[in-house]
Amino acid sequence: MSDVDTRLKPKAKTKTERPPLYKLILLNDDYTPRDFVVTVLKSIFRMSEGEAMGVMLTAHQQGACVVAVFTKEVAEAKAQQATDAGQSQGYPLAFTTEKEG
Ligand code: NFA
Repeated sequence: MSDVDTRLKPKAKTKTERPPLYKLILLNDDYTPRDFVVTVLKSIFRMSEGEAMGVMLTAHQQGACVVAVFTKEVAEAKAQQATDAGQSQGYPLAFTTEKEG
């Protein structure tokens, strides 16, 4: 009878590569009302009033502000959804995405 091999097997390396992340960025403009920007941030990005106000003000003062970080597909879909929300009300509100790192 052959012996059972009791040696420890070298653990197979499970390669769980993380997907590249994309920043979703709010761009300032001169026309979209502040309240509307806050409403969009709250509804689409589930931000609190305070978080949304902070992001809106940073974009207003600095020209742009990172809203959140997602995988490419999610970032692009959410940027489009948020941009569409502005367009539907006649505002030039714009969100873009940018690869991180
Ligand atoms: N700058 C806009 C205003 O003064 C507000 C705004 C902030 C628009 C952030 C877009 C992004 N009404």
